[in-house]
Amino acid sequence: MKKNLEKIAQSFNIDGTVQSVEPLGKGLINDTFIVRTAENDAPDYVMQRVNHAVFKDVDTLMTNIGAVTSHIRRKLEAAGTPDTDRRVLEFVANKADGRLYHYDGDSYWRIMKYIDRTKTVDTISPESARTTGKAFGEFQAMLVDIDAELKESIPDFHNMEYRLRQLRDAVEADAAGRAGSVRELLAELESRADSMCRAERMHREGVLPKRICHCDTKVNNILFDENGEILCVIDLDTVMPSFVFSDYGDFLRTAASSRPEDDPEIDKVEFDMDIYRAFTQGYISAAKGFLTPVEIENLPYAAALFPYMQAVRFLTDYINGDTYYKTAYADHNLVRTRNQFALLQSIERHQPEMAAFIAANI
Ligand code: GN1
Ligand code: MG
Repeated sequence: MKKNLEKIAQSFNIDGTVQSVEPLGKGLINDTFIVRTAENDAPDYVMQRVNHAVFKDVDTLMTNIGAVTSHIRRKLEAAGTPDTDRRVLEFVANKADGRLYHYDGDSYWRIMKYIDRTKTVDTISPESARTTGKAFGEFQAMLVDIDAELKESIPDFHNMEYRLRQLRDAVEADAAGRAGSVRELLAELESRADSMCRAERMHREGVLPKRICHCDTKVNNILFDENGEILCVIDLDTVMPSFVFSDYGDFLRTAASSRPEDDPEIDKVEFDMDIYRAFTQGYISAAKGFLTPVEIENLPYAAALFPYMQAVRFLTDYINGDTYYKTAYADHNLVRTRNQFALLQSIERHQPEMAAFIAANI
């Protein structure tokens, strides 16, 4: 396996000679490795095996990523931003046909330059929430005028109606015999189903646009420098057309929760309004140039939507017998579901306060 990984890394147009390949990070979907090169003046790289069961169309996915990263790089350079190399990921083409991925007959691989002296975090302060909000607003703003027509790398990824259909199908099939034990949770989720599908309805009515979003803006998908300044967002697989709610909501889901998404102590799960306020101010300051009143008005809904959607997705996977998310123990997906539901309940208590804050800050 090891030899093989080194060979795969060398099949890309990287600088230097591969010295070692070791596992990196804790993503729930792809397998990630750090590739160290022997030469001092050659960069190191991050190599990933793309989860092909999740991302069925790797060509589309890498075309999206190529379009977005080069568009952002051009914008940063045009604006004279220092350290461009550290502010946007750079993928390397394969030697064979110049595509940004390599297919070895079984798995799809890609490789990008490693950005050194960075950290990822799982918790965040109000000050960094503010700059992160600004960074996501800027990320979306930079992509407002992208020429390339991006496709959904996972069809219906953040479509709430679709996620609920998947949950109902899972209950119907009950493949792992677990549905009976989660009736109460199911009833709680169903009772909110209609109001949570508001985004899809507004989109059909033509009052809510789709824009290019990151769609996986959880805190640990952000690189910070050694001083805690935000550098860039990573994990770009899910960059696709979506509602702006995706990035706003998924960030708050992870950053404004008092506990990680799989913490079993759910009575300690609470939504942090200081983080909410700081992030929202930062985000609105950078995004108000393109956001519509409907988008702004629905930001509190977006904050609730993502813990809700994640609870639906975790519970679906639990009922299906853990076929999607990596799990470390038998009830892991159920614990995640309860945690996200507790977060949702906390957010529901804060909804009026959130709406008032937004009204006062636009
Ligand atoms: C997955 O790949 P990772 O671990 O950053 C998932 C997200 C979920 C997240 C929950 C493609 O993200 O949608 O929000 O887990 N990505 C995909 O932690 O399903
Ligand atoms: Mg990740």
